[in-house]
Amino acid sequence: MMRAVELAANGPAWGPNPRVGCVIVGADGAVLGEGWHRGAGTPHAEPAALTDARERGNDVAGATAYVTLEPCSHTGRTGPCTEALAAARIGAVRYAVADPNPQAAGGGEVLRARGIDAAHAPLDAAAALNRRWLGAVERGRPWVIAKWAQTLDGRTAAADGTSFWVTGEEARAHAHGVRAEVDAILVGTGTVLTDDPSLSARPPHVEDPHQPLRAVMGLRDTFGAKVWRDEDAIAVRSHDPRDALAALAAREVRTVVVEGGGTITSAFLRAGLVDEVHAYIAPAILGSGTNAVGDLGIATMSGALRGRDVTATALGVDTLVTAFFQRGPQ
Ligand code: AOF
Ligand code: ZN
Repeated sequence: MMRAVELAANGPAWGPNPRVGCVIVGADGAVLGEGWHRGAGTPHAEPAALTDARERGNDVAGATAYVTLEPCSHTGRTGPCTEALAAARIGAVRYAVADPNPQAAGGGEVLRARGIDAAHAPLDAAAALNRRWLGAVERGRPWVIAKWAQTLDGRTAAADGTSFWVTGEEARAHAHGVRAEVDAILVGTGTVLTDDPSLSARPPHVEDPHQPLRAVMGLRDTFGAKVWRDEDAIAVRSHDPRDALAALAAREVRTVVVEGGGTITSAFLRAGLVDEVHAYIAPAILGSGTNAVGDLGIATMSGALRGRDVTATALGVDTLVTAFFQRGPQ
């Protein structure tokens, strides 16, 4: 199953579909076929592994398929994997994560009903690989990453409004890498009007990176801004985070990075709609200026929103702190 997780990681982190890997093993323990899912519209991991086995001239009758996600039982962009596995006369199936997608779920039961020894074999690494996708499907809305760059004293801009170069080169390069792994970037009209960002993903040393959908929320007119040039972009004429997430969900967005400004970030936090925070922290002090996050109506320490599974990564002189946040009130 660890090998299947390794294969799954070859798939794209962005896109509407999960990353899934599959290894087919014979009775003697020999690997007969391997496959992974390469993105929406392409074969799922199981048919990919069956094809690999066929191309290698291996007979998979009676073999065991290790899959990182419960095989689907639906016809979506492709046919049901339960059928493909049954047709190939696979003898047993082990899947690491139960599929939370209501359209596709229940494959384990379908396989058992067909006399195939199918069982859930949980593996944390498999769930971790699709943490954002699983969260999005379970919540029925995109997974939200709130991202900002701040000084040591929590400022994202100086009193005169300047905010460029809070953090250095390495932190910015990292943030571009994150953009290239998500489905959408969302900012408020205020950020577009003050910074005029292009919101493209420009990770260094990556040729032709995936470009996320750009989304701007708010009521003000941003006609002529850079964000409306070239790549795909949408306007959400609302201040309500729920409207923004609904518009993104309609575009099959599973992960969105909310890049500010502070008003938007605070609105998402207040609504309990932030799943993950990425705070890039520069060793700088301003003493005045814009706060990364505004008033959330929290007056006492016991009310603080507290992150879990925290990471701290040194990026030049800066530090990236990431944390996951529990689902708040919806
Ligand atoms: C994948 N790859 O290897 C597996 C998936 O949009 P469709 O028709 O390709 O179906 C996507 C759903 O199928 C997905 O949400 C998940 O529930 C299930 N399994 N999907 O993209 C795979 N095994
Ligand atoms: Zn499938």
